[in-house]
Amino acid sequence: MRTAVTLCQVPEAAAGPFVFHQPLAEGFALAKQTGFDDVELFLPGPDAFSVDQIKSLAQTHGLGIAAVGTGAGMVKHGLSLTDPSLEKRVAALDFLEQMIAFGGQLGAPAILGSMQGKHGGEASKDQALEWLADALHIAGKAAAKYNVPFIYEPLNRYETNLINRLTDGADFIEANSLENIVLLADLFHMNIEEADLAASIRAAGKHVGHVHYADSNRRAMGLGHTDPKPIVAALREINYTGHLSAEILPLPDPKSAATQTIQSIRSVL
Ligand code: LER
Ligand code: MN
Repeated sequence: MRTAVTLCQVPEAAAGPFVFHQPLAEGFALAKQTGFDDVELFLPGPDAFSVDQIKSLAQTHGLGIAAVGTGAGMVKHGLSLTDPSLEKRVAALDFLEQMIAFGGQLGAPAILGSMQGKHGGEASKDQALEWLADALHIAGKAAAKYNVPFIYEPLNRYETNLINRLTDGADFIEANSLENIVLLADLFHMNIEEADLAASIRAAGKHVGHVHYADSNRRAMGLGHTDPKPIVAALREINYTGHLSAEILPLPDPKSAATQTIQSIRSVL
């Protein structure tokens, strides 16, 4: 397993669960200093930085790109793949495909989290799930062109009413014959929704493709009440070789949160 830490460049997400919000060059340097292998990027969109800029920063600091988030599509542009408006859904998918291409050129998968949206109003749950499956078919194919998977993230009930649990995500992938889609096990969301985090990871098995390594209160692991040992044991059992990525609140301060994450990972790996 590899370690990663989140770098955020989206002002609208300044209060979000991201560790380093400094200018990107500084963020890369801090990630390296605190001992991470790779970084996960949360950027305003596909044009905020060039692929070459990111490649050069990654090379300078000896870090890889673990994944790219797409949440700015929602927090900055209000786009959702399950919006009742066709125009909005088309714009959302366009944004997603551009982020897949951006990440793909860096060898990094894109993540669908908040842009999955919610059902309600003019869109029934069945309808919204159909739109979601259609979008994931397209996203999986688009990502395959770059030899990377596309990452779908079940979120807790306060953030989506579509899919909240890992095993429901796995069932959704299988029921819709989705290809090249993997699941993101965000331990914060799972702490709210799952009866047993390790058991859910074992049940989702081969579908797990990325992990947001967060404690129960979304602080660095060790600062809440989640026990990471059985979770990491379950990840080992399913032969997970992806990232443990710190998508966490930068508390008590970004450097301490990053260092605490590395210490926790070293204690369980
Ligand atoms: C994104 O990875 C995520 O976990 C969401 O909760 C962000 O709001
Ligand atoms: Mn997450």
